[in-house]
Amino acid sequence: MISTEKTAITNTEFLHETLEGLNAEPKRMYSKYFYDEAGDVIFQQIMDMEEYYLTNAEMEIMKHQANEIADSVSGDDSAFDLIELGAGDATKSIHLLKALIDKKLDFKYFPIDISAHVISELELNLPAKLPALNFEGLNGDYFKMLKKATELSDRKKVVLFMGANIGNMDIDEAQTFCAGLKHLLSPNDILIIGFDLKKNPKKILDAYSDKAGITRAFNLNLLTRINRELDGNFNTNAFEHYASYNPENGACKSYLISLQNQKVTIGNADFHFEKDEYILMEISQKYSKQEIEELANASGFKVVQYFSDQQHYFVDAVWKV
Ligand code: AVJ
Repeated sequence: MISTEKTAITNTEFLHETLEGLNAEPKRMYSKYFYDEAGDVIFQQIMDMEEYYLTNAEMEIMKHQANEIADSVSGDDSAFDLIELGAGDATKSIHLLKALIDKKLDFKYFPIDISAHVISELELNLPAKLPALNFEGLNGDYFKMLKKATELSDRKKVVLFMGANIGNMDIDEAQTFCAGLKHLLSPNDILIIGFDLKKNPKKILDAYSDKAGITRAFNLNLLTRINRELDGNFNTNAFEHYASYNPENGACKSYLISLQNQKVTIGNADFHFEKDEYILMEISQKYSKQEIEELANASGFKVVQYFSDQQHYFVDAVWKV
């Protein structure tokens, strides 16, 4: 049965990367595993919280500049495919979709998401919200599904990668990722990519160390997930969440700190934690416009335009191959 097989494969990868990360020095985990069912709920709470300015800033861009973004991506108004990486519930991109429809542009929307649940929700809800929208959900890995989309048609491609998801890669990984996208695209194809900008360090730190402890719960949830899915025995009370932001290099990092000497077992592997030892859980890299430009150039794109919120917290950059 395909579904069982898929879960098995995913779990093997999850186990492999978890063991590899905990065997590394210093210990680390991978934030892509934050998003199980409970993690999705906590992330929704993060996006709703006062301190997490990113969502509102990008929503403001999409709400108020959708028309201009639509003009920027449609260019010569030939037909195109709009492919969104990590579409989620599309609450932000829906403004752009609406603007493209209002301009009577000929396009098809391909939301890609790693979560089958997300894709089926979109298939259920999008037709009621945008009856005129021509779309097809793709469930799977970004690169595999983008490759599939390029094989489905040879129309111009516009790729959307919003939400500052690029921030979960360090700058080298981001360059490899963007070069990989470029490799699948053709001359004049477009990438719209969201970046959280460098700003007052306190503003950034507050977004990742909220007083209510929602971000703490988001990090600890990965330990709970490992306990459940990989037969682990983490004591979540024996770890404390610590976030840091370094204004010199723009790296915002989340850690879990061991509060005592302790042994943790995952399956039949043992891991020792010293008191005060940390696990690096997540990086959320912040950029200057110059660094965005450098990343674009290094990965084979040209920056066409920036769309920013009033406070200049965030940009959606338009890049062209
Ligand atoms: C969804 C990756 C953009 O890094 O800001 C939010 C995830 N982590 N609070 C981010 C997150 C902690 C978020 N991204």
